[in-house]
Amino acid sequence: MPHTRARSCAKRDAICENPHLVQYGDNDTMYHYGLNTKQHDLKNMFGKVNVVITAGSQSRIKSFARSLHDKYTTKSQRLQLTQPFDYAADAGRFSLYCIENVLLFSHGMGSGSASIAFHEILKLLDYAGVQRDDFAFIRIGTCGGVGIKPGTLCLSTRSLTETLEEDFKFVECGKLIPMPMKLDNDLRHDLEKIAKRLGIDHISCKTLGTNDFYLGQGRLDGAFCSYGETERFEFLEKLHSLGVRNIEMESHTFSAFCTRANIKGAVMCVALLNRLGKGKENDQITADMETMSGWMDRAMIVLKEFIDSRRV
Ligand code: R2B
Ligand code: URA
Repeated sequence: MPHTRARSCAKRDAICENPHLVQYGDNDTMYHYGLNTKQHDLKNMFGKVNVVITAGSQSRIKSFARSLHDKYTTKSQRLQLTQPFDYAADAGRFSLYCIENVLLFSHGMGSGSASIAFHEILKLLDYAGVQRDDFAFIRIGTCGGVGIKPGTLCLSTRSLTETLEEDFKFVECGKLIPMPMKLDNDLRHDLEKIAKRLGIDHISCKTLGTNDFYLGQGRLDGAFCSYGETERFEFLEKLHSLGVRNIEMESHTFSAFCTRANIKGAVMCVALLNRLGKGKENDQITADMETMSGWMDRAMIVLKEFIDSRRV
């Protein structure tokens, strides 16, 4: 049975506050995930979700979903379904899995891709009847470190934009609508406690969310560059003096969506290099794949422990 917007609007704690959704609820398509309120019983499929995990990379989400599938499903369930089912596979853009109470989806790289993903997934959760206080929303990813050891897990206290602003700008019909970028301190503390107990190197810090990997992050090795080594270094030093210890490309969008939906979000990213040095050797990512996946595996262990604590 489809679950209409009219139903979720009636609830005080609905996630999406868009009055126009009433017109779409009975037949609303989340195009990039290949789901529709008329064709899919979203409440039955996703109604018990209380943890939502997102990452840029499809393969990272897939391997994490597979490990939860192996851990949480029974042997007989696994005989029927050896791999977790990717609901978004036919749509061809992102991946989407649901293992018991955990929804996992990929959001791609950068704000443009991530904001499509967040609109559609928040609607999906709303249609599924999940309420805003009922779930933890966590982005896991990679980043560049600013004055920290490669491999460090960075837990974001807040995000800044690439122009060092504290508000994210939604662009709506050609107008800029500023939105604070709030993350949930309690959720971050929960992740921090787990990392500490497991002896995983971590730091709580501000995060710079940029729209470009190269110029926005002050790299010298993009296709174009109008600044030199000194300006690059001064930029990174300035970030450091502001308390920024890592740079990535979606925390600004993620945290603005969390503020707007009034939901509890956290961002945890593994630093692949330390950008705060002089010269191009601190711009390119040169650690070997095995080392980097070892760092990511440690972050995943923190996340798995967190998920265990939220099992229903
Ligand atoms: C981290 O890594 C990606 C760029 O390589 C981007 O999605 C991000 O935030
Ligand atoms: N991801 C980023 O966005 N920047 C880095 O430096 C590394 C990973």
